[in-house]
Amino acid sequence: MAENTKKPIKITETILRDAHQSLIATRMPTELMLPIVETMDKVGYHSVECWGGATFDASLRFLKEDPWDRLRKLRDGFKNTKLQMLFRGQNILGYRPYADDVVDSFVEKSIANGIDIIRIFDCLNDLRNLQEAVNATNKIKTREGRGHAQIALSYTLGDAYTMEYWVDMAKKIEEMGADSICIKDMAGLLVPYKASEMIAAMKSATKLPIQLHTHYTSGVAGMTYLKAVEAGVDVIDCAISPFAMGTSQPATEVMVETFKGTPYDTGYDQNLLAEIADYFRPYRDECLASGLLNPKVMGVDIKTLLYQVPGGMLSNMVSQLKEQNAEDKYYDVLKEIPQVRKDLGEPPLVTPSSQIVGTQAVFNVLMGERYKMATKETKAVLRGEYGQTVKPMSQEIIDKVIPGEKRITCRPADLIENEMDKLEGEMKEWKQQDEDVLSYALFPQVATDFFKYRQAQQDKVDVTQADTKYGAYPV
Ligand SMILES: [Mn+2]
Repeated sequence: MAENTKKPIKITETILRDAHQSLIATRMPTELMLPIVETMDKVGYHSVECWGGATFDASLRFLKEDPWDRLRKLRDGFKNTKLQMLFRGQNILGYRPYADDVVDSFVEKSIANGIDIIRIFDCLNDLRNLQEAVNATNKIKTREGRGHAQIALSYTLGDAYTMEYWVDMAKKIEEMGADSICIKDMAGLLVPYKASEMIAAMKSATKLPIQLHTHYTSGVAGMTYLKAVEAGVDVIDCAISPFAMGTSQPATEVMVETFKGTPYDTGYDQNLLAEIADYFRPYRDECLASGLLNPKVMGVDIKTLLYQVPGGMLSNMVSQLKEQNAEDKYYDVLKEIPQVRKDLGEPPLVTPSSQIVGTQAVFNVLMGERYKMATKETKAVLRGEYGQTVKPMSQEIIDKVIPGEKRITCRPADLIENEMDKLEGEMKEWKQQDEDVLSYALFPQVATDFFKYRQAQQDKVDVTQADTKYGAYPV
């Protein structure tokens, strides 16, 4: 590459979201983040990913923190760096499809509280489930000049997922009015030469910037980034070294060093990155000592490539089998997963489709007869309530599980009435800010428990009072 074709690669730092979600169950508290923000802000990252479904849920549920407050504090600290979040399309940060007015409101409040880039994905790659969030973001961008809608394609393998499929999706995303595309490889299935081919093909089909997100789980991620960068990818997702590799992302410092002195040189200062790594290293040690960070997730798990099942899904499955005293059925369930996936139209395996397919596979094996019992969610998928799958679902299974029932083919949210007023009505006694209604919408029980805790803190009630009135929330 000649001097005039320099193309510095950009990096999204994931330490404040996916890195700790993937390694320590999303337990990093805001207090631990804030002291290093000023240093991180000097690096020149493309963005810092800091918010998403699991960070939101874990903040309320385990850390007893207001996720909106975390976002505002990070926004205050990051004066120059864009903040990025992950958004589950019409499911927002939750597990069910919401009405459009909730999606609109959530997008608006996310940007108002500090988010710049919204990465929006759907577990079936049904683009209709992404349109409302994209429109809402674009509306704010037009009005306020802030907000970037990125559509993420959930990367997966299967007959339907040909190069033509990905290229066609890239074109459609551009037509939808998104600002950029992300290839979201949640299980680390994208191998290096495939990445070359895919990025080159997508780049020739769209002008939109392309970002690549993968996990180190299967051990190929660093090489995949190298080939993707050579093929023209614009941004890669990395994690600062103490919370990199394993089920997390490739290490930021390693990728920066890899491209140093090449046309892709990031220009980032390794001394600053070392300072950030030094800051997080004692916390890593603490997490190892407490068992929050399990050394098991730090190695290469080649099973991921063999079974094409994301790591989180495997551990879920193991615990479901354990509960039933059926750990000996592990390999039977592993074999059943691709079959269930086919029956359900071969969706990607990402939240919530991963849980739906995994749980049904466990049922099919344990009951000794396939679909003798179908979960509520399996039925909903078969009815079309999560959207359209890339391949048709099995007619035989539809007839067996939901005989004679009506299936929908429209965008699922078209059938959901606006629900903000109703939600606000249900929780108004706890409302202290508009954002509280949205927390409640996503996690009704967990948010209500948090509101009670917050109230107890504010009232400075003593332990006995808290016990009788609210549950157990000593100040
Ligand atoms: Mn991820």
